[in-house]
Amino acid sequence: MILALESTVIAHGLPRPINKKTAFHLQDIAYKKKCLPKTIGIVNGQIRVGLTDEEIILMSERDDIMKAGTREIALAVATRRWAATTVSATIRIASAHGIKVFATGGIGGVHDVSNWDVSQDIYELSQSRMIVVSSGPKSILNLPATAEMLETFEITVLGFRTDEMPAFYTRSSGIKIQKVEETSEIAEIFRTKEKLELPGSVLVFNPVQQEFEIDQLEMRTWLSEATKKMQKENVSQKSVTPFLLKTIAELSEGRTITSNVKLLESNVALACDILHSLSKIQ
Ligand code: PSU
Ligand code: MN
Repeated sequence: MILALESTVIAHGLPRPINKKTAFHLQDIAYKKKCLPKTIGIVNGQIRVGLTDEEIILMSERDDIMKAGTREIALAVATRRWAATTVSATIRIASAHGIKVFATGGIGGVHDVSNWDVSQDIYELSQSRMIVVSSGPKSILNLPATAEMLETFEITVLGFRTDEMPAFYTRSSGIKIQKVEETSEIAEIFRTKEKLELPGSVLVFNPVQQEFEIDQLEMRTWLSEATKKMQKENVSQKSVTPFLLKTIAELSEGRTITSNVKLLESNVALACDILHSLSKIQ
């Protein structure tokens, strides 16, 4: 029972040294739950489905790690680069290796409707059939637009014991989604998609635990400050997400880092439970 994990959260999403610690801790959670974790990344142009311990250390410490979404896979491989895979690239690679379940933190989505900054994550979720466990689109995104985009791209969205789309650091967003109570229901829906040959992923939203949630009002203040800083420094394209996550972490004095780590841990645990449910249905 294999569980896919991504490497962008290690190389670009979390600061050092907690990134390395988290990468190993997430794998340990999976092992304890009797699942086999495979952290995906690209090493010297080679796609790795399961980075070695040494490679994970280098991914968390090197400064020259490229951020690769699906469109950058070929570039990273052909130019023999070290690349961390985002949600989109991880889904694509994991799916090509027959893996069915993937756990992450926050997914990418629609940043700003006016300049069409929409993450490759959304498109890839519609291309590969996989169960993806996440705590919502990152709070730095335009959430209503992201929810609409998930619908347009025919992605099955389920709330695990919630009827509201969570928003990464926060548990609520005001946006209603379909609630499921048990992992067996998620497994059943996924098997049905397979049987009917319906493409696209099942996106399972698992809200961050209440005690690690960030207050929405505080979040809004930090976000508007971070966005101003981003515009002043002309940050754009692939650097937007890492820049905003880093600035918000500084403004919150590390509180967003704690909630990011805790929600990742909880998503890995839930993903393993889903894998066990999936193995009971053919
Ligand atoms: N979730 C986190 N931290 C991250 C990311 C997700 O908790 O750093 C990464 C994922 O790899 C996701 C990527 O695919 O950010 C989205 O980047 P963009 O918005 O540029 O598509
Ligand atoms: Mn983008």
